[in-house]
Amino acid sequence: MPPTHTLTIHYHRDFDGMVSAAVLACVLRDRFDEAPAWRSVNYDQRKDWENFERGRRFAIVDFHFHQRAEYWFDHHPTTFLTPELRAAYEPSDRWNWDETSPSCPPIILEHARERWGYEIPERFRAMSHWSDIVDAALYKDVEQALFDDHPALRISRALAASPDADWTDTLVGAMTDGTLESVAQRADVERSWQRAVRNRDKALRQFPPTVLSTDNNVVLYDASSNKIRRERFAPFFHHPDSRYSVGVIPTRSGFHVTAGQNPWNQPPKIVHIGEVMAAYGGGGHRAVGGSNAPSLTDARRIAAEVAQILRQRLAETA
Ligand SMILES: [Mn+2]
Repeated sequence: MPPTHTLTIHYHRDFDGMVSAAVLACVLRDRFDEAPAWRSVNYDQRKDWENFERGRRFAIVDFHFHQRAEYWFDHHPTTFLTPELRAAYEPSDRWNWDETSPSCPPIILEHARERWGYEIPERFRAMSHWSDIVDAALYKDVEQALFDDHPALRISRALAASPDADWTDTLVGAMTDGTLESVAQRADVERSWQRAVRNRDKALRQFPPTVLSTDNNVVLYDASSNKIRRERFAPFFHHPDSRYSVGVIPTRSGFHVTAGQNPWNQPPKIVHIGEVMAAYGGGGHRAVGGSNAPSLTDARRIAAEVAQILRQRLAETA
């Protein structure tokens, strides 16, 4: 029986989220005769999560679990917004969660192959492979992370200079019937990528003067001015010997303290950064975390304290 109304795939607006949406759209067309639409979700929509898309058919990929999702796939450890939602989840024919997966697309592809007999096309294997690299920052070195111009990395970087919020929906469409190469060759991707590259280069130039100290291989910086462009890996590009970076950056409504482990220079003994940040009202994963601060003074104090904690831990294990 054909579906009575359209199912919409809601996806996390980043590279692996977009690939996830494109993959699920193709799988649902191929195996279930669906003609799905797709639209990105943003964090604001969590506020009234219970009523999300009420009365409509939907799927969610690479984003929070929802009980009414007909299809749901995710890899985020923080996917369940409440203990009730955690209790409502059980792996099923239409839901799958694997927090050990570096990104979301491999979960969907394997699920579709095993449960629904989907034949995985080569172009989706490639997109899935690069999703793992981009989402888990599995780049072989900082140079690849910053300068490699593989089609997947051009698309991923282009997202940082997106012309508008709906643009990712267009690119998901392009991914449903193209390859990484064909998507990267689009004129709009090329334009955004060029802009993002200029921003990257500016960010790399602007970083050194923001550094406050580098003691004990922890880079502490203050990039709170909104004139400073941000490039996630700038601290490790300029300080390859560093183990961690801790910095203050602006947000729309205040300031954020961000801390991260150098992916290319692992500390001898791992400190769980998410747990360190949790003591400051924040959170995160093992290798990266953050905390919002009400004022710039607070943000600077928290950043200095977190840097001090990490320096102490490094000194203890040296
Ligand atoms: Mn994602």
